[in-house]
Amino acid sequence: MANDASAAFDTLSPAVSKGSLADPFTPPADSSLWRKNFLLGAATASYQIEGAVDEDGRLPSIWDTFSATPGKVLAGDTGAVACDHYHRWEADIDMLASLGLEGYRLSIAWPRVMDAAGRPNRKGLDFYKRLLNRLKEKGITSFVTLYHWDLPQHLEDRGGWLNRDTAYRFADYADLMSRELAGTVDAWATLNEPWCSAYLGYGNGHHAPGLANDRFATQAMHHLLLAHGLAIPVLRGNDPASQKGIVANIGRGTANSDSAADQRAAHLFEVQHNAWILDPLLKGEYPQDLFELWPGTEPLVLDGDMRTIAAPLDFLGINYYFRTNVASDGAHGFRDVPLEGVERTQMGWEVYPDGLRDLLTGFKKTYRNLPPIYITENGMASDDKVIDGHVDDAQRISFLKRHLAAVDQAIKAGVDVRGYFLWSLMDNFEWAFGYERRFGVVHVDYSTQKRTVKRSAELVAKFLKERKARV
Ligand code: IFM
Repeated sequence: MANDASAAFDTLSPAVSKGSLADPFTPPADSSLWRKNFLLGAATASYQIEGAVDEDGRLPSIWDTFSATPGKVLAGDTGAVACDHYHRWEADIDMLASLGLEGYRLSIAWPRVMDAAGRPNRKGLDFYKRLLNRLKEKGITSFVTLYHWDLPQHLEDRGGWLNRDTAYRFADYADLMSRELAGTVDAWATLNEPWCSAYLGYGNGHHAPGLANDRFATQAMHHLLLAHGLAIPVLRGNDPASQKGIVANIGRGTANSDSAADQRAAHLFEVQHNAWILDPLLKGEYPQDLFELWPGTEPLVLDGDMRTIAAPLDFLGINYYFRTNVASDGAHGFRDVPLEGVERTQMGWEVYPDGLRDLLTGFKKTYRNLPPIYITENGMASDDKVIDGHVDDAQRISFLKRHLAAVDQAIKAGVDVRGYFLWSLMDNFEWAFGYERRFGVVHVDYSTQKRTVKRSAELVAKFLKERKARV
């Protein structure tokens, strides 16, 4: 396979690589990012990159079903081939290492490693064992997410996350994975972005399995969080040396005016996006304001569930992308009021780095037991093109620089942020938007699978090289 990435350091423009040119990424000298123990890595997820959906005993997932349903994904794209990472993983890990990235956050495809009876699928497990061993050989810290949305379809056929039993099946899966992979994983995350699984999957139907009912969303969330809480002690028992946590996407909501109604709307936005997940995890209770927003949607909670969900965490993964400006909808909730004249990405999302700083410092005040934080995803999509063998993703470079500055500000304000993962290592299947939206710091040509390191990745590599060289 052609892979321009392994020569990443050599492809820097000569002036930049000699250090004779001030580059637009390198953080200022007083930035916490220069600390060598601040982990800088990149993230991916199984369904978005692996392909090989029916190879070596992998079973169908809800995303195979959903993406095969006409009208659900832009241009009818599916993850059937994606970045073909299942076959190209060695070159992809070489590329990651050549960029000097110190951490890699990946996810395991549940339907690849377990059959419908809960028995291990050796071929699928061996894939992850080889990959994790290679990361270890290369000295790359591994963050492994157990569930990044590819639920086995046979579990969805029995109700998916609306069925409490799925939480227990998840604990069995966590048990198998942590017995098989103990010693090769530095940090386990149970779930990626339960908000998306519950709300986009069961509340508005934009994601698999495509159901749309607020009551379903709150019940699915409860079972997802229960699954997380059941898995944490299992992971601790089987793999005591690793860190255990969960990854939440968080949203900044700002009020369109000073009116009490709009201020309340912004508060409710953040309850719906943040407190819905963080309160149960860190306070052991659901925020009651959520049920003001969605009256009558209280989930069925059994005795002991909230204690299970609030199991102590070693870290909290935070994914941040944008802010939403909102006003009161005149009833119980909020409505989006998009701001004009602001910078946006290919997704239409506003670029708003202050939101990351403000949320992190706000969480520190709200949650007395806030665990150490890793920014497990941050990045942006742009319509990147390869021109003369290069991709000049200037907006992404500026985006990353500004968001890393926001992280530095949060650290200086006392928030314990220990690392940052770029989303994403490479362009990939962006869910309902298919392959059109490019989030990678490495470009993927889907017709040839050729990888081309974008300028953003070159500059991150340059910074990491300089940081490493410091005494
Ligand atoms: O691509 C996704 C990822 O899978 C989860 N977090 C947000 C990213 C960008 O939408």
